[in-house]
Amino acid sequence: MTETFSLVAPLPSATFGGRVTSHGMGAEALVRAAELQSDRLQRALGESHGLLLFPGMDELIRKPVLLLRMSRVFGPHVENYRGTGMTPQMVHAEVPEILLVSNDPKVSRAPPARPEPPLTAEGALPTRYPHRRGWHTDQSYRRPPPDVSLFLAVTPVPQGQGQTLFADATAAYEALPDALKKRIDGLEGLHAAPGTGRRRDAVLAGAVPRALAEHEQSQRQPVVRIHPLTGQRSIYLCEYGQMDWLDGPFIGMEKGPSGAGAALLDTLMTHVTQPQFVYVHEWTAGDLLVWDNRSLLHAATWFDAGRYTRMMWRTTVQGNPGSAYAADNGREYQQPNSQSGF
Ligand SMILES: O=C(O)CCC(=O)C(=O)O
Ligand SMILES: [Fe+2]
Repeated sequence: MTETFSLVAPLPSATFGGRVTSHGMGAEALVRAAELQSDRLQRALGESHGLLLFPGMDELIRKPVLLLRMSRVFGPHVENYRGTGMTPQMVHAEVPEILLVSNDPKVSRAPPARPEPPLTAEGALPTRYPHRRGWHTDQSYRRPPPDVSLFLAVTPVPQGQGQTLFADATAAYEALPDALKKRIDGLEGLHAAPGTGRRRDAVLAGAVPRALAEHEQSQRQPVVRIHPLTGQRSIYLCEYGQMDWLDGPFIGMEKGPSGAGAALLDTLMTHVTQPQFVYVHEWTAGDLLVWDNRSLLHAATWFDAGRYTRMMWRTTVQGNPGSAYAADNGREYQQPNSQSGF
């Protein structure tokens, strides 16, 4: 990439992503170099289809402000979670741009449910929808949604659980049959915030919908997103917990969890999460992953919260959502409910 950084791409056993190392430079020096070469790193992120791993960033755990500085490399605005109504115990005490993603009792975010059955027929970790649920792109229930997330492993759980899965929604879009590309061109998905009672299972169970306040309303998003830096198209969607299954999942299609919209969403999610588009990240303490929410979907996996306490730090970077959001830029934002964050 430059003399300062080396990029090894793709990530092991994947067709996308890249690993950035810095020739023995300490993490603080790496952050300084990254600040001077933010264009190059943003380009590397695009060329890697939206996923960069910086291993060995343990120093950021001791100096959390470095994570904030590193976040600014990837966009103009880093969300301050104290300003948007996030539950206080989920926000880092010194650097309020850091969201704590943890099952620690002080934070108390439970891991995702274990898939049923826990393994595939071949004995592997299930990654494909619908066996694996929870695929999403961060905060797609807001307009504009954030561009990039940074995720630092402070205390990961032992490998084999607590992974993060990524699906390359650009390659998945390119691989769609032309007829399906045509069908989704111009279509909008309706994305719902967690806690608003519009999950697929809640609607299937006949839950009575509650009225939503202005800041909780589900938001329309283009299904085919055009990346503002690379110009590439990708599939921008979530599934069970982050689409509106009452008034959506798509605008202008048959609504509800069993309608034509649901069938299309199932087809698309099953397509995007095929193994050839998916990378499984096993975490090591000090790993910093940077992912582009404009072109990747991701999902967390189960871990044994009775045995392990997992602590991860996340920041979200905003400010370049693309021309589809021109009318939304500069909008004030408030978290729709206290447990949001995905
Ligand atoms: O816990 C994880 O591995 C991922 C969590 C996640 O999706 C997020 O914080 O955006
Ligand atoms: Fe997420």
